[in-house]
Amino acid sequence: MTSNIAGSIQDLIENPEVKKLTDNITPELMERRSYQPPVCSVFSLPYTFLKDNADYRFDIDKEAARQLPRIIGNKVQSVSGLDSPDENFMGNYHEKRNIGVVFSGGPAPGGHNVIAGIFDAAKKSNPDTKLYGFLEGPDGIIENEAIELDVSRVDAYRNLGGFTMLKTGRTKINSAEKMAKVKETCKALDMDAIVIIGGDDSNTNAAFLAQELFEEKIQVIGVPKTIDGDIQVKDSNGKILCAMSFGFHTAARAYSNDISNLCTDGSSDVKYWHICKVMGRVASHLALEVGLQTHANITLVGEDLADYVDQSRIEKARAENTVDYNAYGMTLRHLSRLICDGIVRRAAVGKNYGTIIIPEGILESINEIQMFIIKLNAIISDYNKTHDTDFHSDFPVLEDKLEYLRRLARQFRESGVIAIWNERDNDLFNDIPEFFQEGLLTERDSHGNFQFSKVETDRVIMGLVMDYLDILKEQGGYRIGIQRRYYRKTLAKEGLDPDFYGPALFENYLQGEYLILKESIISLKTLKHTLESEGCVHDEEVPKAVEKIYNLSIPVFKTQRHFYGYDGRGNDPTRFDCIYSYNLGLTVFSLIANGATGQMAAIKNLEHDFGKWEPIGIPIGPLMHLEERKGKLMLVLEKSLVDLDSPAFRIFEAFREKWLAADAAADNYRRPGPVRFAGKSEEDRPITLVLNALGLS
Ligand code: FBP
Repeated sequence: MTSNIAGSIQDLIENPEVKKLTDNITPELMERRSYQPPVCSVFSLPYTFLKDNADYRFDIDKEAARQLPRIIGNKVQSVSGLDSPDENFMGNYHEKRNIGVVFSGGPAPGGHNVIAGIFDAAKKSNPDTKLYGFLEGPDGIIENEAIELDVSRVDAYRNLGGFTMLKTGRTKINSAEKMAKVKETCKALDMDAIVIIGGDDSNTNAAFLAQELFEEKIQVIGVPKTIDGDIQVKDSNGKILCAMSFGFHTAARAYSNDISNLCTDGSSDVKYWHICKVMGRVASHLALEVGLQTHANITLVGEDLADYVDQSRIEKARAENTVDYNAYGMTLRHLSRLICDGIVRRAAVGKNYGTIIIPEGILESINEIQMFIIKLNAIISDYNKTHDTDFHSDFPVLEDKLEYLRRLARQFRESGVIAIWNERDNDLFNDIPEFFQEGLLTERDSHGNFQFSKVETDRVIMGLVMDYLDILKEQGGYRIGIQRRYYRKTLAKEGLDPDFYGPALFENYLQGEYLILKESIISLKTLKHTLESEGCVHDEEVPKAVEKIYNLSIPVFKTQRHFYGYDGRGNDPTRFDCIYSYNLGLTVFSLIANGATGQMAAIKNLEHDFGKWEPIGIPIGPLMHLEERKGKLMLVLEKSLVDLDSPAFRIFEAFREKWLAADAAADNYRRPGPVRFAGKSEEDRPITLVLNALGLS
């Protein structure tokens, strides 16, 4: 066979047009790299200084005060601009420093800009200052794996997503041994300050490091990152200090674009329900934002389900003079019924398709699953402590783990002593599908968090939904509504009188645009039987047109499952995240240059226009509280959950019925469009933030 390619392939590779087309450098990349984010007004002055702000109050946890004495007294600090300070101030400000920076936890778009902000401010203050990047997360500090960052490396990553420049990791610096190694690294590099760009657990790390390195005069600053959006800081009076972590907006916009495309596809092909699991390990901020962005038909919010109270159970128990504790919080079965209700109602108006958004961590909001997670955490931690070994290494396969649980249940039965795992737990656990049992027994991450991204949450929920839909279908309660006009046309085409058959076939023939087949008609046999008993047919066959209407009325429930997680985490940042994270970097340097430690860099008023943004330092110590992790109480930064009283949630709730669109009118999908860097193409900040700001003002 002769090739049609003129000349050799080598010539073609050398062709400038081919070179351009196969190059890694795209016009979008060039544009991103050269974009200079605007800076908050305080940074346009040559210097910044810090002012303690007495407007904020924190209820300090006793344990936090005991474990973090050096930083617990820190206050909120406002970063202010300064034109011409005294000599002494200038001397300190311009000091040559060695600063180390590390990414910790899952990637979040904007991380590179935090580094660019620190780099620009530090080099401007003193070109001899060195910025080191620790590689692959906190392990890089422990193992002294660092690279000095220079302008070409920093420039290559400006306004780009991921944590590629340094990579990341989830190691926790939680032992005296690791802490000693960190100190060795700091000594070897003559460190003045360490910056931890991370989520709640990583900022917890930052607080403990700040405490430990205080004597060595090494400053530690945290930066609030996570796509999950669960680092939102308020003081004890509810005053907002940090409305959102960086990375959230980008991930939400990336997921929203994809999910909105599915809404378009689904409402074109009208045959699938798209089941979209969206990241967010515990809190449902991402799901809520994506719901607001896309108007998907059903968006579940974990916090909402956890808050559910079954009034009918409460009343029944009250009448019987008892208390029904199961009336509080939602069960898996109840949740599946709720979803089915939406599916059935849409089908009744001819829409046997739609989009559902399920937050990754939703199972934590479900009563019985929460109970399993807590019990299994305690059992595994107890096993590790008693045997001084690792549960997962000792019981590598599911069957071994289950056998261990069975043994515990047997011991309980034989000894009669109240135990954490009894036979009832065992029975309930055996009822759940094997892949989910395996998920519940997977290893916790290094911070003791349950790894929801490893569990097929959507499969668990949709399995129950499908089972119940099958039951409804058999009972005649799940039907596709047939448009009256279509019914009449179909029968008329065969020369039949629609009004003759209509009352026998449909339960609502006298009203409504969509006709619903009678519940008793669940097969061709029952169809014939009904028509016979209504006197529509006698010995003859059911007319073909009527059979066609019957077939169209019986739904087939088809799903496509999608996971929106890692893709959005790696997306290039929105303009909001570019500007936000760059200014966070500048704030970090201001905190370092002014001697702060144990503080988290933040921008106040993110929910308002850029002109109102105020860089601040938030004390991390006072934000810490005790939480159960791996069966032990540990001091950690509190995750912020979706506030069900917030304007954003209330507005979402008010639109829920409209977006379900279980009526004859068109769907209400919204097309947010892709994350674009140039041009007016997107909201300039998360919708949740804007709604909250409008609702509170
Ligand atoms: P962070 O809290 O570290 O920002 O990570 C959040 C997250 O993206 C969650 O949404 C998700 O559950 C988890 O990371 C996935 O973790 P992993 O990268 O270990 O699979």
